[in-house]
Amino acid sequence: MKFYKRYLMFLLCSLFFAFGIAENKYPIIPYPTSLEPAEGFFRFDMNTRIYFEKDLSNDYRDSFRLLTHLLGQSGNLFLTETNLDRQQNIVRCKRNISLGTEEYYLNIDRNQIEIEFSTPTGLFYALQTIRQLLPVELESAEQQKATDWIVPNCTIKDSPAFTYRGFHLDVCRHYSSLDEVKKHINQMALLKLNTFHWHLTDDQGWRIEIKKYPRLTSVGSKRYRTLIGHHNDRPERWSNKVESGFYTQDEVKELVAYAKERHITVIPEIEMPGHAIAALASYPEYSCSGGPFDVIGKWGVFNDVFCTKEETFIFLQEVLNEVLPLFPSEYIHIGGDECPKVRWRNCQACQQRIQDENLKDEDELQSYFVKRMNDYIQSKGKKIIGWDEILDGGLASGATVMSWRGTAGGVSAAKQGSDVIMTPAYNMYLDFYQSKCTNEPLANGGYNTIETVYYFNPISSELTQEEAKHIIGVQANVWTEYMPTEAHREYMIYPRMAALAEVAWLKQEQKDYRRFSYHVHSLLKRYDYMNIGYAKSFFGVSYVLHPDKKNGLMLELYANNVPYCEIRYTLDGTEPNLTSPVFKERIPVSQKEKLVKAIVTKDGKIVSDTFSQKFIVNKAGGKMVSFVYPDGNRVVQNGGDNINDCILGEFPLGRFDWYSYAGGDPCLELDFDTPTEITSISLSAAFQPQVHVYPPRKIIYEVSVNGKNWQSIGSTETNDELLQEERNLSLLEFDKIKVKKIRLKLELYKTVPLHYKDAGKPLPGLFFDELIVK
Ligand code: TNX
Repeated sequence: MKFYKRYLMFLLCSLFFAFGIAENKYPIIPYPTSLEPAEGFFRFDMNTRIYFEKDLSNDYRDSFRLLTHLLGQSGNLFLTETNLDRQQNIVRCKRNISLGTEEYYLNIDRNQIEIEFSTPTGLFYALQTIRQLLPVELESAEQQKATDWIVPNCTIKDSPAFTYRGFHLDVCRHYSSLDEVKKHINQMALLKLNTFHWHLTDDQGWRIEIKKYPRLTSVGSKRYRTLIGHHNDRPERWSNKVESGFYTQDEVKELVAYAKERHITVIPEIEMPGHAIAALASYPEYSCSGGPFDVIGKWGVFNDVFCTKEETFIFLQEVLNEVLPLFPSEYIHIGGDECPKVRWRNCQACQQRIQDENLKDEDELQSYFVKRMNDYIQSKGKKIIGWDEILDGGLASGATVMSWRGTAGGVSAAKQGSDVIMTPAYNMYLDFYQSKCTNEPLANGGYNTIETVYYFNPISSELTQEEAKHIIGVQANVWTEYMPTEAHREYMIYPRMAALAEVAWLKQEQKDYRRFSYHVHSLLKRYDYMNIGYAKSFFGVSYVLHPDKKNGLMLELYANNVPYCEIRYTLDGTEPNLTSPVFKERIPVSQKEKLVKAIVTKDGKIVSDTFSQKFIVNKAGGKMVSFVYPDGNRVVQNGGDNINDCILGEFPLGRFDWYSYAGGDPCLELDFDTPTEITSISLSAAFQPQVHVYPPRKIIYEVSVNGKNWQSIGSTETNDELLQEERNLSLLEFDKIKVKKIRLKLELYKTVPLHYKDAGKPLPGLFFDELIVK
């Protein structure tokens, strides 16, 4: 018996070993488009030489510097060049002009490594691949005497799916030092990301030196108060720590050059016409009201924006005259997002402009603004990128759209023949939560797990093949409102940046999350050597809900990222530990209220933080809810693709599981598939007057027995004077009925109700999270 057990252990271990090795032999991220494994390996040693085919310029030698530096530092190996095209122990570099600009071919065998490329970038990428095939100790700052510097034999042909592979960093809400920015650039290079979008100006800080307008940095780069906690928290708490920082033009040049050495283009963003308060605090004369303004220390969208008077355009052009020469990039980003129109509505100069230019309204004025700047920038030989709001009121010709409010803007722009970069918030925003572990640091809201990022497909199915060519790439965005420290930023960025890299490099059908997640393990070891912090929730529990005809909604827990682990859980609110039951079967969650807590354990140790999720009783759990809208607005969802997941949204608002909507009165419809007995319906919606969020004013409830004919069964009205709870449940109870479908016609407040701050202000938003049926 004993022997049998031991034998079993041996068998399991060797399987694990074999499997582990197989999975990890080529831990390349992004994974190459084609890789043929082979037995054996090439070894780098003291005698390894580099051979450049003759006539290759020094740019090609530059591509090598990063790898030779690392091999020198950790391996004490100094690869020098040879001009003898010998057959042994050599890395042979050869130009092949039939390859694309970022494409490379790599053949590793025991005698030599052969690389083909048509540009220095192709060579650089081949070398990043070799870097990832070398032992992780390569990244160590100290010499690693015990490491054998081998790379496994293989043949690789590799080229990216998208030409624009972007990473965005907001340095306005919280400043990053130049060294911190360089660190991210380094990480981008390792993952073959090629565009760094540097968000340099916003309401909370102006971060680039402009010599003609020194106050932009002497005033605009400093703020004296900053919000603590989430911007929906009440009462507001403030810190009086001065937050400041900017980059001199010399530093900008230094960063651009640093990025260039890593084959990364830097695109600056100078925000206009909105997100401009730091500029207006410095030069209030370019606002509509004349100010004064303070650089603002809280987050959101603010009414004071650039005025459309002539002087503003001259100012912005002069700013751009200094910015453009610093950035060799073909593009410059001019923002264009979230520009409220109230100041323009009440400004004589702006109204005059609307008249003079024959514009319909303020939306067209925004479009005029963008088009004018577009013309100016084009006259300087550059192209603009703007957030998808630049579509409103008519797109400027030649402008590239960054689609962030979902993918619809991008799809529409591509259909109009404009280039698009996909950066939809619910996939690509790294300021969103990445797990449901209880100790995730404060985030903006949302829920983008590394898997959510990974599976994003930039090519929407709504596009034809021709239209899809306009999707030039993707980008992940790091907005730093809730990331005051570099450690916090690293936690949010890594390892999700790796998922971005595969989204950008691979075609959808080439992606494989399982393979990727194995490779992240070796990437994390590299991060340890490079002193890069990362989210430990990578090792935690994820979940998926399965609708089940008999049992309602069934919960499946999984830990895709930890091979050979167990998940242990509790349902009574206690902390799970090593003796808690192991998750084996899906747990029914819709029939009885449950608080599920879970941990990941491996080899008798807890390896994760605690996952925690509450589920409410709900006969509609797992049923699809469809929406009918009177206008173009859509519900913005936040986690999951179904509002009926038995999970209530969490406060502060914007944390998990809320669905938001602003627009004309919508209608919600739910189909039970089979006739179901019900006795009550309620809609859970948020009441957050401080951010203008109100539950529906009235709801009319209808049911259908046969799925075709409808009958009304009553209505509920909100007494806005009595609103108190932050969660409002508009409950309708009735005698038991058996129905196939239910429908809720919502009547929303058209303006903020009388008893609240800003009463009469138009269009408060709706946040709801569940249609609860019992
Ligand atoms: C929206 S994305 C913004 C940013 C915020 C971000 C927070 C975009 C174009 N505008 O100003 O920082 O949401 O997620």
